[in-house]
Amino acid sequence: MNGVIGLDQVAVRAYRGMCLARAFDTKLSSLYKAGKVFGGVFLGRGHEAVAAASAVFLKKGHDVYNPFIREMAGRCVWSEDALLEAARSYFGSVLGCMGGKDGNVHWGRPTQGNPAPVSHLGAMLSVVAGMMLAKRLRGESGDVGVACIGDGTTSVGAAHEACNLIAVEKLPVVVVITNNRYAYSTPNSEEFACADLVDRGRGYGMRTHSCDGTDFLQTLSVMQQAVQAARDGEGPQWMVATTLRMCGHGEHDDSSYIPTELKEAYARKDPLDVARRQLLERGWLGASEADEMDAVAREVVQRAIAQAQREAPPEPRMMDWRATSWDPQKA
Ligand SMILES: Cc1ncc(C[n+]2csc(CCOP(=O)(O)OP(=O)(O)O)c2C)c(N)n1
Ligand SMILES: [Mg+2]
Repeated sequence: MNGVIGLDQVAVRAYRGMCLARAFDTKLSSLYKAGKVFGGVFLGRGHEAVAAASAVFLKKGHDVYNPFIREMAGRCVWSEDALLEAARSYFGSVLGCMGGKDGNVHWGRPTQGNPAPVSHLGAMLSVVAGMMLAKRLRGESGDVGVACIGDGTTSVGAAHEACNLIAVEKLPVVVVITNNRYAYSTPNSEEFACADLVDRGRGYGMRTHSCDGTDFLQTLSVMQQAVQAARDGEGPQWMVATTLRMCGHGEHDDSSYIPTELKEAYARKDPLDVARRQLLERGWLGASEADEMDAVAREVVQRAIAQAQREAPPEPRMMDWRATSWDPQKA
C-alpha cells in the first residue's frame, strides 16, 4: 500500500502513549480513593492499545481526532501536552483549555482538530462528520477524521443518524468502536441482537475491520489499514476492537457485575504487557529502554499533576460563561 509507514516506526510511539496513560490512570485512581479528586474519574485500563492506535496514524494539523472517555493513551500520542491538560481538567486549573470548568474528560482544542467531547453518547460523531464535510467544501482532501465510541454508544439514536450521514456522504471518517463488552453495567447480550458489532457497520454500507484490542500489533496493523483506506479516498471505515474495561465504569463503580473469570482472563492479556512483550520479541525496544519509559512516564505524570494542583481555580466572576463558543486565543 502506498504511503504506509512501517509498523516498527509507530509502535514505540504508541507504546509510550500507553505507558503515560496507564501511569496517569494509576495515579488518578489513588488520588480519587484518597478523596483528592472531586467528581467522577474515568479510566482507560484495558483500552490502551486501541486508544493509542486510534491516534498514532493521524497527522496533527490536518486530521481530526475525537477521543472519548477512555482514550487517554490516544490523547498522549496526539499531543505532548495531553497529560498536563488532563490534569488541569481534573484539578480545575484556570490555565486548562476548558478554563477549569470541566472536571474530567470533556476537554479538547477544536481549532487544532481535537474537538472537546460532550457527555452525550453519540453526539460527537456528527461533529466529526461536520468537520470533515467542511474540509470537503473547502477543497481539502487527504485528511481523516477518527471518532472513538463504545459498544453501548452504537445503540444511541444520535450515533445511528451520524453514521448514516457519514456513510451516505462517503466521508473520510474512521469510526473506532471499542467493544469492552459492557456499557456501564449492561452486557453486550442486552445491548444488541446482531451477531457481531461489525454487522452494524456493514448495515451502514461502511467498509468494516475488526481486531483483538488486547493484541497490540494486530490492533496497530488493522487500524493502519482503516486509516489509510479513509485517507486514500475509500470512504468511511468501521473499526471494531474488542477488549475488556479493566476497571469500573468510573472509579465510583466496583464493576462487581463483570464475572470474575472474565476479569481473570483479561488480566492475563493486559494490553500493556502484551505490547511490551511484542516490542521486545521483535527487538523494536530493549528491556531496559522499556523500563526507562515506564519510569519516565510515572515521573512526567507526577509533575503534571503536581503542577495542575498548584495552579489557580477559575474565578467565577471573571469567567466567560458562554456555553457554545470559546475564546479563539485559548482554543
Ligand atoms: C445519551 C446518553 N445516555 C447515557 C449516558 C450515560 N453514560 C455515559 S457513558 C455510558 C456507557 C457507555 O458505554 P459504551 O459506549 O460501551 O462506552 P464505555 O463506557 O464502555 O467505554 C453511559 C450509559 C450519556 N452520557 N449519554
Ligand atoms: Mg462499552
